[in-house]
Amino acid sequence: MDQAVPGAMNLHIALAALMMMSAVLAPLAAAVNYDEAKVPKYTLPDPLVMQNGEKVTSAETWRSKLRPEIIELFQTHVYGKSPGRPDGMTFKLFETADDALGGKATRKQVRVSFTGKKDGPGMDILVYLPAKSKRPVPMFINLNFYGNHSISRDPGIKLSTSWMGRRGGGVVKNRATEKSRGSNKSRYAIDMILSRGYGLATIYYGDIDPDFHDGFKNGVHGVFDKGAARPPDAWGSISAWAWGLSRAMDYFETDGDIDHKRVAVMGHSRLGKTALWAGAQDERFAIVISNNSGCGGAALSRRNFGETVGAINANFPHWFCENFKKYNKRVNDLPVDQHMLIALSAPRPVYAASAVEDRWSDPRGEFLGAKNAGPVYRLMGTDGMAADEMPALNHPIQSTIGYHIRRGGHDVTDYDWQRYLDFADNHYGRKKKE
Ligand code: GTR
Repeated sequence: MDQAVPGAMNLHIALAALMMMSAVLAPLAAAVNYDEAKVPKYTLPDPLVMQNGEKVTSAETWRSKLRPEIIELFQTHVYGKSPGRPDGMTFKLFETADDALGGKATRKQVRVSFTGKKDGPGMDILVYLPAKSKRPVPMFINLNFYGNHSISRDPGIKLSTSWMGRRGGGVVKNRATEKSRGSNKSRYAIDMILSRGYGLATIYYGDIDPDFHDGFKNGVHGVFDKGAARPPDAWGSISAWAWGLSRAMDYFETDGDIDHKRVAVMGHSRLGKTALWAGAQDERFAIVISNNSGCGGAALSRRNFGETVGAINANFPHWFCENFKKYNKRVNDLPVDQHMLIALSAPRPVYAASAVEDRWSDPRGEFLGAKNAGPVYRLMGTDGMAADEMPALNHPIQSTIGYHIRRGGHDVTDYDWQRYLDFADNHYGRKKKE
């Protein structure tokens, strides 16, 4: 939930309150657990064991056999299967300005048309590159919640014309106004990113798929779904958003100013779940970062703490595939857990970040999701996660699997960006520019 938008309700608290209320009204409804002592015991699937019981002991077998098997399991049981790159897709660079942000940046805006049809569906990519930097530039890419124009007051950003209703609420209304420019800018440390020598690209997630349940008619589902009935492993919204990120990567490969071999995909909350799923499937993303991604993101599904699989499927029936709902009440039967999602990025650097007040996202579950991807990272010859226990507040771990838990709540702060920039510098072997 976006706490940076004035008047926005804290959905986490509202949901928790709602669930507690319904627990009183209907004794069968599960209450939210926030007590570590009440987390039931669970056993995680071994991320190095195939479905046939075979233990994988070489990086080669992980790559050729186990990795594809685990991707397939996540597609079938959790997020659903996406189509690939559409044949007719086109890119149109419709604006370039070399004097953006008071001369600090080059701004580019690109229209990606998914079908190549003039009035067909598509997304706008907003790109900022540090002015006068050596090209090509390493990048961060992020999906945003409120339109490209919400990340900065920059008057040159095209106002979004897509759905901009209340997320999850289904109000189909575009509210992009001059006044709404920069409404979400606190989450985008643009100056810091540029001054450290990185570019930033962003796309409004509503361009790809509006975030409400309409039976998968709008967004890219309506365009690419074939046949009358949707199979139980058809792609949900998280898969659609992740697919959009891969289409942006398709564009990056054509833009000589962008170092497409050094693109970090970063997302917050539901879009942090999306970043992990995008990075898991598409190895072109060099670094994968999830900020407060919680249930269906970095947090282990088997831990009953904060948001659960049952709750997320009830509140957001369009995010995952239909098969995922089978596990609402039997999460221990899932053939995967989220540490295996994180492991799919191995050996590329992956980062999970938590916030101590964001209990709905289960910070400890996020740490354990990251940590338990370690065996795969070590098999691939990296250090995995260099911590056995959860670190203290604001004590980041910067091994190949990175993690921090910071003070405060569900949000993206400058503290988070500083860590991500350090992480990228470390892994690219760049010196930190102060
Ligand atoms: C919450 C949801 C979380 C998280 C968050 C967000 O309501 O329960 O899983 O995704 O929304 O995306 O802001």
